Parts: sequence; structure tokens; C-alpha cells
Amino acid sequence: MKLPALQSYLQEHHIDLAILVHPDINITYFSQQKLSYGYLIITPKKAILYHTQLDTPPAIPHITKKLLKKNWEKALSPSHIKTIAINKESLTLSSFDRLKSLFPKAKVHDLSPYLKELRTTKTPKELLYLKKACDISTHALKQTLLELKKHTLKTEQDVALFIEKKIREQGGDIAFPTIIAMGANAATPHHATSLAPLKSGFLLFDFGASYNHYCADISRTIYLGTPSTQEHQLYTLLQQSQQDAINAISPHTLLTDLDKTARKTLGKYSKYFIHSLGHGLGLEIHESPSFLPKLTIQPNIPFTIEPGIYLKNRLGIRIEDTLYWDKKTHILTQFPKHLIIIH
Ligand SMILES: [Mn+2]
Repeated sequence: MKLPALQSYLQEHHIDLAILVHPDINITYFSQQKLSYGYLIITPKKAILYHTQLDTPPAIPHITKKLLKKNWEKALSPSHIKTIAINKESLTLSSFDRLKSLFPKAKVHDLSPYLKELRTTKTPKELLYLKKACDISTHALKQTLLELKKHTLKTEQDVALFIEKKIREQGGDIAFPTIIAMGANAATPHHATSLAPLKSGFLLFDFGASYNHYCADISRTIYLGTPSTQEHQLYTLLQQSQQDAINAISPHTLLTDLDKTARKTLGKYSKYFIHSLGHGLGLEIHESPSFLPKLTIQPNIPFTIEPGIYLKNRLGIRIEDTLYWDKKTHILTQFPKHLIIIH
């Protein structure tokens, strides 16, 4: 993805070479694969992927593959290098020290702001992978709800394993640890899925498949048993809040305004909405844009909208979609949002 853009950037800024060191996710961004170990070296004119014998990377357009050997850097004539670029957000201090000793005369340029910006807007291919990851996720959820009706799943872990199996059966991978939270457990937004038995109450799902390394993110809350009128009303309020935030999407709208819209609908319950409305996603489950002031809706930038209500020792509910805007709002996680009740 976008290798020529980075190479123009290097040329403009008089940078001799950029060095990305494992496990920098940007190696995956440019090479479209995950290595066990390696470096990606990019100069204004060429790109070399150094890998170990643990991997057999397939051919990659415009990137030369080389086996990582002792003194691999000699071929780069390190003593002539005046400026190198690194990613400060990923590089460890020990790797940095090593690069400083390999390129003793080089000035160091931090690429991290540029890389973030480059990856924020997605290419058509990336959007396609994200869509596929979302389709795999919603299909897995559909199958899991059918299984829940059969009463074969007994614990949070049972539900998580089932959903992950359905993701893998479709050729997907698991984007992040699956959250299945029964009843009061869901009052912690990032509850660690446990052996807690399923019982009557809200059951929260927050999970995602990845496809070609691109991550989906979806949350749904269903009800096991019979909800009280108050529980049903609380859910309907949350659903309205999520819908209002989605309806507020228009070009150049501030992301923080979507957050405000969702909170306005929640009214007195907004104090129980204890995280931000959403986040960007792509190769990473949380990436730019975060919902910081001044960021606005732009074409082809996927993000999530996920309001929640968390009542300590009682319940937690959240509804989350992955979506992007391009002339209209494209919701990638197509799955019903009314309260699904399983008896
Ligand atoms: Mn999320």
C-alpha cells in the first residue's frame, strides 16, 4: 500500500533511507504480510524486505526480498548515509541504539506522524478487506445466536470459542481477544471473558475477525430470558443514541460532535457512558483517527461508533458498528440492532 507516496516523502525530505523494524505494523502495511522477524528498508528508489529463514514471503510488487544475514547493513553503505528515518512509536530503545551504531553519522528523522496520516485514509483494496472482515464477523455472530437457542453453550468462554471457530471456518483470523460478558460482568467495558455461566440478563459481545490483517470491530448486546420494562427502555435509549450519532455523520463534521450527539440522547445516563464514542481501525484495532478535537469526517476513513451504558454490579450494554463515509455512510457491520431476546 502507498509505497510510492512514502518514497516521494523521503525524496522531498532528503532522507536516504527509512528503516522499519519488527514488530512494526507498518512493515505489514507496505508488504501486506506478517513476518516472524525482519526489517523493511525503503529508499526513494527501492525497497528491500529482510526476512529470516522462518518465513517464505511471497513475491511482493516493488519490494526485493533478501535473507537477513550478519552484517546485512553493509550493502547499504552505512558510512555514506546522512539521514535515516525511523518510526519512534514502534522502535524500542535498544533497536534505536543499534541503528545509531550502524549509521554513526546519520541524522534521525521521525516518520511516525507521516505514517499515521498515510494509513488513516484507506485505499479501495483496504476497504474491501475491512468489509470482508466485517462480513465474516456478522456471519459468525448469526451462527452463534442460532447455537445459543439450542442451549449447548454454558459459559462466556463457550460463546467466545464458538464465535472464534465460526470466524476461522470462514478463513478469518481473530482481530483482538473476544469479549463475552454476562450480566454485571459487562459493566466493565473490556471484561476478560471468563468461565462465568450464562444466566438470565444482558449478554454483551464485542469481537472482530481480521481478514488479510485488516480488523473488524462489532458489539451487540442481546438478552437471555425476559427483560424488565426498564431494561428494555434502557436498551432502546442506547440504540437511539447510536442511531443519532450515525445520523449526524456528514462531511467535515467533527468526530467529537458525534460523541456529543450520542451523549445528548443518553441524557442522565450519559454519565454511565465512560469511554469515547469510537476509534479508527484498519491493520490495528485502534489506530488513527482517535476522537480528538478538530478531527472531521473525511472520505474513506473507517471508524467505530460504540456508545455504551455501564451500571456497576448490575449490567453493561453497548452497540458498535464499523463504518466509513464516502458520499454516504457505509455501515460495514450489517447486523440487526433491535434487542434480540433468547429464552
Ligand atoms: Mn471498538
